Amino acid sequence: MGLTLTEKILRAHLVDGEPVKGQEIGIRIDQTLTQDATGTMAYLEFEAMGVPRVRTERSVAYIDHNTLQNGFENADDHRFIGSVAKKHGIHFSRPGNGICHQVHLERYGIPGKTLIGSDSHTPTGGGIGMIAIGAGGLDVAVAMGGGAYYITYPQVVKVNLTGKLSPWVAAKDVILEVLRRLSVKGGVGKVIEYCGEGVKTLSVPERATITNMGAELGATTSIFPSDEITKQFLEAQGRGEVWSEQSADPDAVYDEVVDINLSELVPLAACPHSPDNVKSCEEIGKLKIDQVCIGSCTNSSLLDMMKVAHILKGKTVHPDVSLSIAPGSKQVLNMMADMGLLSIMIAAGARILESACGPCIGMGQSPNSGGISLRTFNRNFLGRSGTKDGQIYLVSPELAAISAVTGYLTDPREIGEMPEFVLPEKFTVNDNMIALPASEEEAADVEILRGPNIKPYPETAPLEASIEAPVSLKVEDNITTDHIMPAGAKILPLRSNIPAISQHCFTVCDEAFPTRAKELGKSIIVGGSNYGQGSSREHAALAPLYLGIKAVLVKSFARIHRANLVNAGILPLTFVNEADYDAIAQGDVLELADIRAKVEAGETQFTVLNKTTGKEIPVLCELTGRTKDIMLAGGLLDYTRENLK
Ligand code: MIC
Ligand code: SF4
Repeated sequence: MGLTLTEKILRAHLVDGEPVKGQEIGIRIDQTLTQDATGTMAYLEFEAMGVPRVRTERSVAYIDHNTLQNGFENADDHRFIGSVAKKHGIHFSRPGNGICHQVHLERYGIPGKTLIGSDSHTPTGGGIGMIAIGAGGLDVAVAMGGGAYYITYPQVVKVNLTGKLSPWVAAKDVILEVLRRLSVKGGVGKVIEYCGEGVKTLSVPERATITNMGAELGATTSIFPSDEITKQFLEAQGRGEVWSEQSADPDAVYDEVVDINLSELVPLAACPHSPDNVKSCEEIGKLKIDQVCIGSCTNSSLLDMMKVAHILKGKTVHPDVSLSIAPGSKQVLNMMADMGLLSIMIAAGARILESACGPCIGMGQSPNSGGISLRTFNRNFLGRSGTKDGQIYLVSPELAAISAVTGYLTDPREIGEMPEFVLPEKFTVNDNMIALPASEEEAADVEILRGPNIKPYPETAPLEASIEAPVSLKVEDNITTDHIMPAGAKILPLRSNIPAISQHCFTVCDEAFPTRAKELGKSIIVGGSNYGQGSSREHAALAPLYLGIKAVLVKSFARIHRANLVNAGILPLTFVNEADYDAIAQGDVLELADIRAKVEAGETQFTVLNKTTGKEIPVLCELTGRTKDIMLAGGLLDYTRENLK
């Protein structure tokens, strides 16, 4: 029986477990990446492990999220990460060099290799045929130390692409269509593999847009084959030697098949407040807009910028609209300048931002009250833009650019004829904003520069014999990490200070939660399905840990967040019967009797007693060998320390 590309790469990297769907496997990690908002914590964890030099083939630390530097905190974090990178053998991409995923694709990604990154959009690397997975910072720290990374051996979904995109229909519309069909929960436990004749019609930046936003499906990752088009892209980056062909066997067997005829797609938009709330321009109708933001790791490539410049040429941004553009990397920005694209955008009235995440993570450019904003980004969760009642629509750069001119959501096909956009044969390669690490001999003398805002990892404790605690919060379905641990310009600078950032935990849902949880000392959170979707931020587990959360009981979890809870030593529980969600109210006291003994004995199903109502509620606690030991130890850090001894 033939193998899918996903299975081929996973099997070639298998170091623990059996390649059986649904079972946990450990894989060797060739490359890691971090960004600054998750990186400070990841490097504190790496330091705590006491490994002198990274044991991967390549590890890169990027600064791209917290670049506003409104106060000393971000700059201190940048300095800290730069010094850790220098000391421990990590390449350091300095602020201004670009968004981690864009730069990694351009300068570091290698087909057939494994990459994990402390950012949920790491699957961007799937655009050149890597198995690239988003993970919590602690998992990345362990991988940097040479440890395996654990995932469930996935089901593989084949997305069979046929046909060719019509003029002004974009790669963004492909992933929006996949989201429309599969939903934000549709990818859990799965890898999405793109195949079929249609693949050949898509360039690497287009493929990367698709794998990037595959994160919104909840998928483990997404991947395209590595072919002649990949080769050309890598050659144009001056890295042709790292290319290899990567593809599924012709008789590969898939768990699910989704057919998409590219020729039939139309321009789409994800409407507020979920990436799977997808409608066509026609369905949305004539929507007046206030803002357009172009950029983010999904749509900030040179190809995207070429299309945007073409549309803006000789035009003026509509008087009621603010247009911002953030190119994805220094390479993109530099080439835009050389090719004259930048001056077209400036002349049209665009507000050019630095090459960083910026508005995507609420770092500036929040829309006006109730403002309607079209963004080429990947997430439109409630409040993420920094304006609580902002209405965010996720669209292609083509749709965004033309709408900025007309002042309302406009089908880009109205532009008329589309020229052929051809990527340059050679990209401008200038890695002067990447600082290389010190040699092994010099490393001992490198001083780690710590600012006063950098606080240690919160205290952990081994799993208690029994847990009796009240429910401090009950929330609905589809709670995102932006609910649990909001980001934005005010809160992000606290990423390296868990006591301070925990004061913002869940405040989007309930302002009083942090104080209440702290006063209770220990408590439990109850939630609905797909709890923790979105970001890889382990702060969404570390802040609850700091606030005394012992267990989270929900209908279902998103993959990375569940792993982060286990890593933080917080019990992840799911209802056996989803209807029991209604049998618990906020304030009820729950008892998990003899929980340590049960976990130790490998019991995966037991009952929780609602002491307030007397009802017994069956729950699942699926912890296998390794995750069981992590939980008993009080989290991955303690477990790793014990195992390194
Ligand atoms: C995001 O897009 O939500 C982020 C900010 O990039 C996060 C990481 C973080 O919270 O620092 C992600 O996607 O993992
Ligand atoms: Fe940055 Fe936005 Fe991409 Fe997250 S989704 S890495 S915040 S650009």
